[in-house]
Amino acid sequence: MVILDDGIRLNAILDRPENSPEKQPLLVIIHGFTGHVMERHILAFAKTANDLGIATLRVDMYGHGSSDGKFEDHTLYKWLSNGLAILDYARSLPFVSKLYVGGHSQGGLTTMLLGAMEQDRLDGILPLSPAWMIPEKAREGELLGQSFDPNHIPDILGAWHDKPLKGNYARVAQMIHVEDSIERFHKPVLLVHGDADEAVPYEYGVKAAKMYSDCEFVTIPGDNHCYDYHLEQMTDAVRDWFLRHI
Ligand code: FER
Repeated sequence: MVILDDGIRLNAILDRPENSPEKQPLLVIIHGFTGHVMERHILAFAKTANDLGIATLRVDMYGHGSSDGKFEDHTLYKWLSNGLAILDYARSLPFVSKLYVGGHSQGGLTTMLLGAMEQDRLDGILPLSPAWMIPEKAREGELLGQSFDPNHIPDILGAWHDKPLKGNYARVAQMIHVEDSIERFHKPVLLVHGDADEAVPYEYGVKAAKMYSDCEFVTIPGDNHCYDYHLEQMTDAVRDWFLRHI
């Protein structure tokens, strides 16, 4: 299925559990930086919701997976524009009752920002190991493990898995203040973070959880960024939270 964002085609996969009733909740799922809709932890996230009778909509974001756009051109503004289009589409589906957004890492950051933008339309958000330090790091001149002058951003930020990324990524990220989005969202939040995360420091998860007004925080002891060791603890946290919030 394709969702259009102003001419940009986004690859989306809608999963509705078998024998779904006429109305059911929908969870929109957003992958991380270099991620896509078929990643192991994204599939596990979706399956957990589907098993509870929640439909899911997994989407490849701009410059990722099978969607339009080049990786090097992607920015958080483009992902937020995608997110608004995806949520408009989600709300247009006649079966949708409650609406949730969840995402991993950069998709978790996108989830936190969309949560604020759509706080009146969403029923809850689920940022998983959200990379909400990206804007702060962009202002400090440190992304992808590389340093740059934050006041004179280079044209190319360097390569991640041999994929270059344009400096516009950092220019956009510098403009984003995630604290404002955290303060604006007062509905239920589930935040999950492995305390051995090598990509997004665990302390950021702890800090965001304290700042949200209605947040449940689940630590996965010893786990890394993509839950390589305890995937079932991530899905257990999602299941437990949904059982209390559907
Ligand atoms: C960074 C650290 C983590 C970064 C991006 C991430 C662009 C995102 C990781 C992910 O989404 O999995 O310095 O810079």
